[in-house]
This record gives sequence, C-alpha cells and structure tokens, in this order.
Amino acid sequence: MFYHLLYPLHTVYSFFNVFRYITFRTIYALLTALLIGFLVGPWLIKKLRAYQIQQVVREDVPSRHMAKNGTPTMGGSMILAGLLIPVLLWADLSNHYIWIVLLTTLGFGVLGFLDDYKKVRDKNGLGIKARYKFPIQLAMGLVISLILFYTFDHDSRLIFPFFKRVMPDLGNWYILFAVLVIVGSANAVNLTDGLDGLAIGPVVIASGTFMLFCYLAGNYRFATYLQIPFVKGSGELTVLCGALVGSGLGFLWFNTYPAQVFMGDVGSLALGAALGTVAVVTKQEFLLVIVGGIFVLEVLSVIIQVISYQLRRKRVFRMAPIHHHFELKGWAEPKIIVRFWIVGIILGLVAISTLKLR
Ligand code: 57M
Repeated sequence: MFYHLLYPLHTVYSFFNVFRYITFRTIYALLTALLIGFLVGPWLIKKLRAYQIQQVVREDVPSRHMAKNGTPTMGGSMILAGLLIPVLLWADLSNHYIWIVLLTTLGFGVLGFLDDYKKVRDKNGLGIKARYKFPIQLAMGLVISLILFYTFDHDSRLIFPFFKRVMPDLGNWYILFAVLVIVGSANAVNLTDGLDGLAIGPVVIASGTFMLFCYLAGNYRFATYLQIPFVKGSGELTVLCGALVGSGLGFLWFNTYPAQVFMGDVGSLALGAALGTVAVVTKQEFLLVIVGGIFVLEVLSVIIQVISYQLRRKRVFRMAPIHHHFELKGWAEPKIIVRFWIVGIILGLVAISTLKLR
C-alpha cells in the first residue's frame, strides 16, 4: 500500500523515492512484522487460554511432553497476521508472485487451522484424517503450480546448486515436481514442529536465505553474473521473505523454551508451503533442500524408521522424527533445539556459498 500511495509523491518530495527500493521496504516489512508479533503475542496467548484452544499431548510421546499438555496452540495465526499485514503495507501489490505466495500460504494456513480446530474440539491429537488432508494439499499445490506454469509461463528447467550447466527441462512434469516441493515442504515443517522453537528457528534461517536469493533472482545483472535463473518480478518476494523473518522472530519470542504457545498446523503447514512456493518461483527448489536440511533430516528419519520397522521389525532411531530420538537419549530439550539451529545456520551459509561455488 505504501509503495502505491507514497512512492508517486517522489516527484514532489524526493524523500519518497526511497519507497521504490526493495531493500528499504524489506527492512520495514521485517520490523513491522516483528512489532506485530510483540503486540499481538501476549493478547493472543491470553485469548487462546480463555477459549481453551490448548494442545492435547498424545500419550505416546516422550514423557517430558506430558507437562506441555494444555499449552495454547494455533499461535500460527499470529505468524500469518505478521506476514499478511506487512506485505499488504510494504510490498508492490501489483506483483503477481506476491499474491501467488500469499494465497498459497493462507490456503495451507486455513487447512492447518481446520486441522487444529478439530484436534481442540475433539480433545485429541488426531485432527483431520491424512486421507482427506493430503488430497486437499495436493489439490492446492496443483492449482498453484498450474497457475505458475500456464499463466506466468514458468521456466520448467531444474536448477542444481553447484552445477550451473546441469539444467534438465522437465516440461509438463515440472508441474508435479512443483506440487511435490510445496506439499513436501509444508509437511516437513509440520513434522519438525515437535519441540519449542525447533521449527520456527530453521524457518527464519531459510526465510532469511531466500530473502537474499529472491533479491538476486529478480535482478537481471546480479542473476546473470551469479549464473542463477533470472525470474522477472521475483525480487518483490524479498519483501515477503523479510516479513516471514520478522513474523517468525516475533513468534519465537513466545515459542522459545519453555513455550508459552505452539504454532499449530495453522502455522507449520502455512510456513512450509510459503517456503516451498518461494523456492519454486525463484527456481531454487534444491537450495531449499540445503537450507531446509533440518526439515529434510526430520522427514528422512521418519521414512528410514518406518521402512526399517516394516522390513526388519527393528527401529533405527529410538523414536522418529529424530528430535524425539535425542530426547530419549536424555538430551535436554533446549540442547536439542539450539544444536538444530546451529546446524540450520551452517546449512544457510552453505546455501549462500552456492552462489559462488559453481
Ligand atoms: C506433527 N506434532 C507434534 C503443536 C505443533 C508419521 C508420523 C511421523 C507422524 C508424526 C506426527 O504425528 N506429527 C504431527 C508433530 C505436537 O505438536 C503440535 O503439532 C503442531 C505442529 N504440527 O504446533 O501444536 C507435539 O509436539 C510438541 N511441541 C513442542 N513444542 C512446540 O513448539 O513441544 C510442538 C511444538 C505437541 C508438543 O508435545 O503436543 C507431535 O509430536 O505430535 N508422529 C510423530 O511424530 C510420532 N512419531 C512416531 O509415531 N514415530 C514412529 C513411526 C511412525 C516413525 C516410530 O518412531 O516408530 C511422535 N509424535 C507423537 N507421538 N505425538 C511420537 C508419538
């Protein structure tokens, strides 16, 4: 909104020329999101408690989780508010990628909200059955991918970090690949969100990394020099990623151990879908695999565990996802969380290094 209202005034007051710059608007989108988090957080936690929108902890988790029973959940709603408002205020709303990512995020957020609502209403940790949840996610992912591919003529080549010259063209198969990225990312964040701050930390790191990549991918000179795909108009997603960082940090203020609130599926599915869609738009899907390595590790631990148990009747981990394994090894929760964040920061730096290592 500010971009459309204030930038035109630069012909009268040159100061308003600053609203033209993505970097300026990104910084203030991040700060606005953070402020919204600080202001909304306490109010929301009080409301969630008042309306008893509280986590029902399933019995079959490591025993220390039972103490978390009754923690307010659906805190992801403040993350979405902290994303939506700054983007509406600071982004160029005529940019179609902004709306594609925003609407995908909100779509997965609504599905997560319904899942959380059912868990709270039925007072169990079950929610919407996977046989309904997954097809809905696949359908949403398909709609977005079809819009990107057919309406905005999205490039169907696959880009690999470190290997500039390897760019296989998937043609129409790219649509299915994009659906896999968006839905896979949403569920990977969902699985990871099992300890205080464990998911939001890597989400903030990944959003910050994509803040840089969106800026570079949307700038022809930078993209050409760095030999990454130039995606005209994707630079505006820098502002959205800035809001994601700010909103994530605002939520982390209350979700840090011991958590005052959980994000719920309304947060985890939305955040994962947002990262997946940004990765598809900027053609950096495999970069998401690197910077989102914690999410990949969590999913792989479940896959390995299930396959091992089904084939050998033996578990590889004490419990999957892998954060439970470390819990059962006796690691304190904060130790697990901070060590996962450290790995996430390392992966973020490796992801950024792919800009030069090619
Ligand atoms: C998402 N949800 C947390 C909270 C959060 C196939 C199988 C791997 C599925 C998986 C599963 O059920 N995943 C669901 C994880 C839950 O957190 C809620 O869910 C939202 C995110 N979706 O926002 O509302 C619990 O996590 C803890 N938590 C925190 N702090 C936070 O900031 O402590 C969450 C956020 C909360 C709280 O205790 O209640 C969860 O774990 O359910 N299943 C599993 O992960 C189960 N693993 C398992 O069954 N492993 C098997 C096989 C299938 C691999 C094995 O190892 O043999 C574990 N999770 C549960 N019970 N709930 C263990 C059993």
